Amino acid sequence: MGLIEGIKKAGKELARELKDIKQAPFVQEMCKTASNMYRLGWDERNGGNISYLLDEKEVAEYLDLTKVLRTLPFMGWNETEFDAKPIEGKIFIVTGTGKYFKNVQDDPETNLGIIRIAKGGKGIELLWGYKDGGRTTSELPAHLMCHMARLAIDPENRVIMHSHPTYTLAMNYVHELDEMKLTHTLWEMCTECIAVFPDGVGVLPWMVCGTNEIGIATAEKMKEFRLVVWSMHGIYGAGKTMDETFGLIETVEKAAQIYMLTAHLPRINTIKDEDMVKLAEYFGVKYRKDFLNL
Ligand code: 2HA
Ligand code: ZN
Repeated sequence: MGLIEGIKKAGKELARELKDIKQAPFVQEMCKTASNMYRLGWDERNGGNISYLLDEKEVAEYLDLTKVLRTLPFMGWNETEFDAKPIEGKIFIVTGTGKYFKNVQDDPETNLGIIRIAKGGKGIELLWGYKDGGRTTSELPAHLMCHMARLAIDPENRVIMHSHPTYTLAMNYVHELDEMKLTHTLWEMCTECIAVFPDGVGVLPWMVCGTNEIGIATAEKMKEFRLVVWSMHGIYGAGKTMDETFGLIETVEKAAQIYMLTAHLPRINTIKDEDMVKLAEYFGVKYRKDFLNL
């Protein structure tokens, strides 16, 4: 075989080796999760966003990682205040700004993007997606700051998820927005709550979204909590997998739903604090003892 044929053959083999990105498990997971969240009514219009830290080797099965489609700005990001260097080179799949969760499943290549944090942490390289010229979610600063905060505590953390779950939001208007009190009420609403989120729920006051400030404040809370309520806006969740993260938000939302269905009625029965202790001990979870009235 001549040199030219050899190069052509190698090129073809490389092209053949790349698998169809739309079939990649991480793309499928994003599609299914966005659809579920939409169907549950948590993510109206362009509400909500997800970012998922990917394994470079796995992504390389689907994409040529030397091909950068575009470089993108850090949305709403004040670079002087924030340094993404600790996550330089890391690859994430992220929902797009202004995109509707409703549409992700039908057109992942327009509604999602696969990005890499550029050298020095000073920019974003687009490797796939945002086909219509789109960009990352406006909440990217908050997401990346949360990833950094969670990775420092749990090196296996992969997912940051933001959503507007209906009952959680409704509860924000009628319940005190105090971390201890809110967590305690949620724990009382479903037996398994204390086992699912023994670390409790952090709470931020109402703030302007999309800013560095809310990103910094959320990441600060994420040093302590995997769930952070943005008062009268929604919730942030963090986890090792898409299921774990979704499940955290889903469990808070279920508890909030029970609360909203019963808050106006006389409460005759409740799960007592000593019962919660028994449960947490049975499941062997490290829980916020200071959030109980023992
Ligand atoms: O991405 O939910 O908080 C839309 C939002 C902003
Ligand atoms: Zn939001």
